[in-house]
Amino acid sequence: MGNNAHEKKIYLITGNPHKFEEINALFKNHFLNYKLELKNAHPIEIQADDLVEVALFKLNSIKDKINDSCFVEDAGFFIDHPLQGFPGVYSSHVFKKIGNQGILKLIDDPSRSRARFKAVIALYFKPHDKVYVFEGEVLGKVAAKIRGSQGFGYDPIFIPNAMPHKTFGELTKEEKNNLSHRAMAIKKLIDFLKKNP
Ligand code: ITT
Repeated sequence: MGNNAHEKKIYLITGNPHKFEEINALFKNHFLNYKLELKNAHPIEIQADDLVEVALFKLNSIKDKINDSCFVEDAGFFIDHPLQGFPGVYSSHVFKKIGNQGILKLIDDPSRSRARFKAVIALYFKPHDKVYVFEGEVLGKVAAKIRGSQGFGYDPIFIPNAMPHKTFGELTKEEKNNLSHRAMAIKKLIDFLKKNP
């Protein structure tokens, strides 16, 4: 691998370095013809009820300036019970305002809660001059208290069903990358890139 003359670049547009780190680790595990590059551009963020809509708008606002294959990844934390999906598409704003402590105060019985992380990737694939969408989701519940210092955002209060004794904040990077919403969506993107080397 390493620098090879046939290696193509694909740009991840994000202001969140944790996302780049998680996604780059997955890219490196596969033998792809593409090298991931971080692009801290400033796409237009809209507020909509649907992550796909947010991701597509964001990508469309920036892809012509990059003029190469590029993608955005939009994620959200949805507490289906008891908060009917809140904070969902407002995850970023709510995290900055009330944080994990604020969320925990809204939940009476965390053992009965249902929550999920969802990720949507919108890819502009230059060779086809087309946009593709890939989605990933992970189901679980809200923890009774903040646990763990790995990861970012809501990780310390989310317990995935697949590892019911740990929060995402207590998982290693590799463990989170085995089951996260982001990893599920990125694996679909990687399969696409393998078919279109
Ligand atoms: P972009 O520049 O890529 O938009 P962002 O940090 O604004 O980065 P999102 O809008 O996709 O990211 O995510 C909204 C919020 O959801 C984010 O600020 C985190 O608080 C939370 N979030 C997203 N993915 C997460 C993850 O894997 N673990 C924990 N929290 C996450």
